[in-house]
Amino acid sequence: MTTKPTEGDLLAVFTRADLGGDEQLDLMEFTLVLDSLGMSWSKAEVQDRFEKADTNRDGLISFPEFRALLETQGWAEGGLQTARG
Ligand SMILES: [Ca+2]
Repeated sequence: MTTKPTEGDLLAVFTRADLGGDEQLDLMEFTLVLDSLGMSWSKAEVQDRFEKADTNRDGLISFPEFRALLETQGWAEGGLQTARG
């Protein structure tokens, strides 16, 4: 049985990764959040996803951008490891 993560789960992950507290993720924070989600992407892949996710091209990932990225990446497939850490 797979439990699909809720938006609240995603927001919790996003907020935890947002070390700067500015409600945006920079590339380093984005890398951390992917790690916490158990997504093992190479540095080049992360950079590529980051640039694609940053739809308004301000160099930061907002929560709507983050959520949209995960939706396009099939984020629910592997489950969300919210209990980790
Ligand atoms: Ca952005």
